[in-house]
Amino acid sequence: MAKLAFIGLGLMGTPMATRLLEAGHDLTVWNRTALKTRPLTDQGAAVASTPAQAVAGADAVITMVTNAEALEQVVLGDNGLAAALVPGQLLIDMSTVGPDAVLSVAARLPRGVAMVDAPVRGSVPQATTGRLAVYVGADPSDFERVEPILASLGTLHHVGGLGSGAATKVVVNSTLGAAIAAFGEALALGDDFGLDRSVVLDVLADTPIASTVEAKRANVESGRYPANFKLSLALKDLNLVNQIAEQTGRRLELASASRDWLERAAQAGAGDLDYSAVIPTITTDGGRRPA
Ligand code: NA7
Repeated sequence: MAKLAFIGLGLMGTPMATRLLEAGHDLTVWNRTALKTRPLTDQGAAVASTPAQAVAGADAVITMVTNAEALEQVVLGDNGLAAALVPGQLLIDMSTVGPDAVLSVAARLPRGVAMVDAPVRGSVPQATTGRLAVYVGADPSDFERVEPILASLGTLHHVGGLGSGAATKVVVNSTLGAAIAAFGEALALGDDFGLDRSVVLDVLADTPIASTVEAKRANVESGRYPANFKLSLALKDLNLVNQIAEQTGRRLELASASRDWLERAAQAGAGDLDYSAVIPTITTDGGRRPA
């Protein structure tokens, strides 16, 4: 078993760190909001007062934070990891930050410290039960090192060298944005035809967006959208998709449209709700063109 540091105990980080602890790893945790370390310390994790302190003596440190700015902060900010990491230690970033941020951070680590990007698909239920898909960007020898560490979190896919895990995750989440927007637009269309909502939901459960309908139907029917994956984070990911499209000159029309829907929902105050809270933005009057 490994000695690990875990940085970032949000919605995803907390169940992931819990599984690492349950798998028998020796865990030291740090979170910006210290109160959130409590569930982990109750289960036997040690708590550090800074990221730098968390990494002392660890084989590897895992980061699971909001975005590229947060990753920069915990790695390169005051009392960040970079100041404390020593040759032979490994940084595994599991946040969704895109490949540019991964390569930029890796380039500023001390010599002899390897980095692996390993973002995940799946939200809180999959994190809790160890059924995440983990997209690993790593040199072959670094992949061998991370395999036994991450095995309890889900299924590992070694998708290429450093940065390719982050790129794969951006690709994956481009489909997530399109699927949730397609779901909302299909419901809006059904409403405008005067169709029965529950019949439309039944029918959509047997279409190419079936898995999205199955996962989010309860939210739609209850009108409640508790976060499994925050809308603000889905918007961040669609912004990453659109940034790459701009850099390469590629037309990604669906990515642009789904980003716009998520942005409207965020402006309407849904940022901390589940990303499926984009659906009422689409189906209610806010989703109509001005007359
Ligand atoms: P959450 O639940 O929003 O958690 C985000 C975590 O990142 C949480 O621990 C935050 O600390 C931490 N964070 C955010 N900004 C900073 C800065 N500037 N410095 C240090 N720590 C920070 O997100 P999820 O767990 O759902 O998702 C995590 C990633 O996986 C994200 O990239 C998703 O897109 C996928 P806090 O508790 O607020 O103090």
